[in-house]
Amino acid sequence: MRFHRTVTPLIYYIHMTKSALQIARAAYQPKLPKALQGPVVAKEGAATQSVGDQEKIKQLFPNTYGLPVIEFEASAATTQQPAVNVGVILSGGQAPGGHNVISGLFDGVKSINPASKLYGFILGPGGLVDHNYMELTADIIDEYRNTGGFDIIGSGRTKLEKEEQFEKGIEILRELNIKALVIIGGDDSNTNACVLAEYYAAKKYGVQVIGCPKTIDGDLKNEQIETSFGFDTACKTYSELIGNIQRDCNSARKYWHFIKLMGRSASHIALECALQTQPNICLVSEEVEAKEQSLDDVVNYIATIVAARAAKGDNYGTVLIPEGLIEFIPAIKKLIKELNEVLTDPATGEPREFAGAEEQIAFVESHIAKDNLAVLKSLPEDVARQLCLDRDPHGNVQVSLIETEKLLSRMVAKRLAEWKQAGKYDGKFSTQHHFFGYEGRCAAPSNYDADYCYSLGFNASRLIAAGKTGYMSIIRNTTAPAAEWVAGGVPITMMMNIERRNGADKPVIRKALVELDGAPFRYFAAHRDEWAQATSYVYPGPIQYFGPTEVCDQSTKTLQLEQAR
Ligand code: FBP
Repeated sequence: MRFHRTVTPLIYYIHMTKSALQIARAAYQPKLPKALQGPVVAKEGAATQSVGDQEKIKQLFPNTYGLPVIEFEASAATTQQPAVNVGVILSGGQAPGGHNVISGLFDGVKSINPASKLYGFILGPGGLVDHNYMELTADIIDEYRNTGGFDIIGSGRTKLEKEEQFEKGIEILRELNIKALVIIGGDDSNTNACVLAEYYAAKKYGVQVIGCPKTIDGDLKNEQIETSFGFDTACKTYSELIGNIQRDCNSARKYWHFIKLMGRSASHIALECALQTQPNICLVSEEVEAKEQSLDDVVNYIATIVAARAAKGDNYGTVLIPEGLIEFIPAIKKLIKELNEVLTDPATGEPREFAGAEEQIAFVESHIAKDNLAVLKSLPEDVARQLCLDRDPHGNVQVSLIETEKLLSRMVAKRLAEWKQAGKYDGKFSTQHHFFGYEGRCAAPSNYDADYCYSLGFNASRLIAAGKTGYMSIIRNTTAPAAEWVAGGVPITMMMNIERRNGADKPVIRKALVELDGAPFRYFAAHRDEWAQATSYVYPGPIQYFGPTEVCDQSTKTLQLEQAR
């Protein structure tokens, strides 16, 4: 098709490259807490302590330890502050709402002073070290408001933890006259943000560092942080897909669907999706570990429910499996620990080299303890090979590559066949497998994440204006309407303790796993037997961006139960 040079081709082009929803969504103005809608004053609490190992953390962070929690309140003051140049980094896995953190930060720094500038470092923390950056202007920001993804500047998993990196960073920060850096990341990235804040404070470099809590996994939360951004949208996206599968399942009544859900270690995503969709089975890794269950116990648990449903003629169902399950089975955890050790050369600390796969497997089998060898041999051959052979760049076993959904369904099929022979089961067991992870990480942020992220970014600008460093931007009370949300900052050292990582003691932010005495798990545990037997599926449908508030603005069930709303 050929167009004359009129306005028509432009409209045609826009409609070709953007969906109708994207165009409408660009106009959405995220909500801000009332306190952030005008000038603010910082109300400071008492001095804080770290959650563990206080003396050690205090020694490691002499400049950023013990700072007070901050809450912003509306103020009458209107004096304009000087312009400030700010840098921003997206770190780690994508999470819906990252673009809104950046647009909130942009609007925030411009409201401090229109001459302020925002620079984005490209492809994660590596961009700071390699001096790879771009200025984020209003035109660029406007293209990305309320969109999913991290593609505005890209993300990466380079860890900012060495002095040489900090020194390379300060070179470019000085060149661009950047006085504050905002690092948007998970627990490890925020730990590193705090180390960087401490380093720059100790050296008196005059650069503030502020963190923002990101990860779909939902494991960066504590007394101060209600939820990490992206968890809401990712869980709603997976729940839509699970609901669709459940409706298909309930229509055809011939398959058991085994669905693995991302989340690395913690089972927050699987649990939230279970609360939203009421599947027949949902495994929770933290419970498997607490009950010291074996893989066999897990298989028996699933097979028992399959057999009970089959006895009623229901040869179908759904099973949700958290990504980290395998690592939480105590016997396999022990095996993985020993595999990581024997496959590392003690002299160099580097992964051992082998001539080929067979040599590597033979080495493993002759070097691991008898009980671990027995566990290895009890696994299906391909899984055992995967455990022995697939390593990450640090030499560790790559547990996340194991297709747990297929492993479990195969083992359940075997168990049911044994029971059939023994006359204990009479049914059909046909399976389908799914893994949901990347499908949800870049979804267009729900209204909750759009508002929450914009507020987190805008609030980060207020922490910068207040001269703070070593703080994480926090927004609380988020199950209430946005106007009532509480904005402020928490010193990152407050969330830290010492943990053993790669053979060394390190200060880290404590990761939040599913609490078995917490309200979300207790609700699930009280209902799961009923969901296993009856078919009580809920079909949440797609995320809605426009419409009644009870459809569009709900937070996760996890948050609602935790805050008892
Ligand atoms: P973050 O903790 O960096 O937010 O990443 C979360 C996550 O999506 C995990 O759920 C998953 O195990 C991992 O990233 C996958 O990583 P990658 O994107 O490198 O494949």
